[in-house]
Amino acid sequence: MNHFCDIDDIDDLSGWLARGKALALDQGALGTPGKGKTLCLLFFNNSLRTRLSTQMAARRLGLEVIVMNFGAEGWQLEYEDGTVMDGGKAEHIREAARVVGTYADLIGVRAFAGLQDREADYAEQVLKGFARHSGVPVLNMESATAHPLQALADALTVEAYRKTDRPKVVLSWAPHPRALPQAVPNSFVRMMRRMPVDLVVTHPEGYELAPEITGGAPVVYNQEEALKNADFVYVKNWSSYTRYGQILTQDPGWMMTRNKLGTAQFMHCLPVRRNVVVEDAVLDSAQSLVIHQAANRTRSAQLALAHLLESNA
Ligand code: SN0
Repeated sequence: MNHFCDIDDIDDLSGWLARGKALALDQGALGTPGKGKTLCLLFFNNSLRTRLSTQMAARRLGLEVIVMNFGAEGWQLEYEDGTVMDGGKAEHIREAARVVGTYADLIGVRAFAGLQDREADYAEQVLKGFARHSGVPVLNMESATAHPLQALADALTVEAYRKTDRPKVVLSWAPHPRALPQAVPNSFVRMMRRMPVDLVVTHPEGYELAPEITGGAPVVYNQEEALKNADFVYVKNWSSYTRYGQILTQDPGWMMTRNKLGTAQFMHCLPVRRNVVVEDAVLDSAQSLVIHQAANRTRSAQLALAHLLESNA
């Protein structure tokens, strides 16, 4: 069974990027391999882009789509084996996943990190529970530690907007009022490590991502230094991995400004807090690629779903 859980599930990245380019010219380029099949999307967390772009992608492939806000309307699920279920949890993942697998040919799951227990989050209980027990291919729509559909859309965006063969890409941490997961920066870093780019990561001390994610990519603690000669600046908040789930600083000095951005192109996965993460002047300038990134989400979902349909046919 092939799943799309992480960017490791993209075997031939240049092939995928080439298909993405073809999709930008003709949204029907991948045909309708989903005809007669159904995709079920389960949301344990909020969504705008993921929910709509995945549905659009599915329809373009000929799939029928059913959607459920599982977090708000489903039963509380138990994930541990051998427990006595006499508490608040009404259903076990073993039954829930198998049942959904009888209704749908593919399952998409969104389940963010709880940010309380690093081991539990990095074990990917929810996503892997569906992959293990549903009996059908699973699509990751942002899990506790990864957001491969976003990273693939980001790769398509860098590919489309790069002006040099080997652009400098800077991932710059930003302040935020809430503690956010590491899923987006994790997948972005891992994706950029597979692309022909020079990647630099910049953040305050204490915000180091998991070492197996960064894998030796240069970390520069001085933002100004990191931003020198950048071609793309990807801005994102995340909470601490080492002091797991904590906010260590909200220093507004890390906000992205037009002045700091210089001539680079700006990227963010959205949703974004204006004038906290990035100032208006950046988002409202022609240097901002955020809407292009969001538009590429339909293509990235179409690529991933087509791959699942083709490789599990
Ligand atoms: C999510 C995150 O992982 O950072 C989804 C990004 C695609 N972002 C948020 O939850 C932002 C919430 C907020 O209050 O700004």
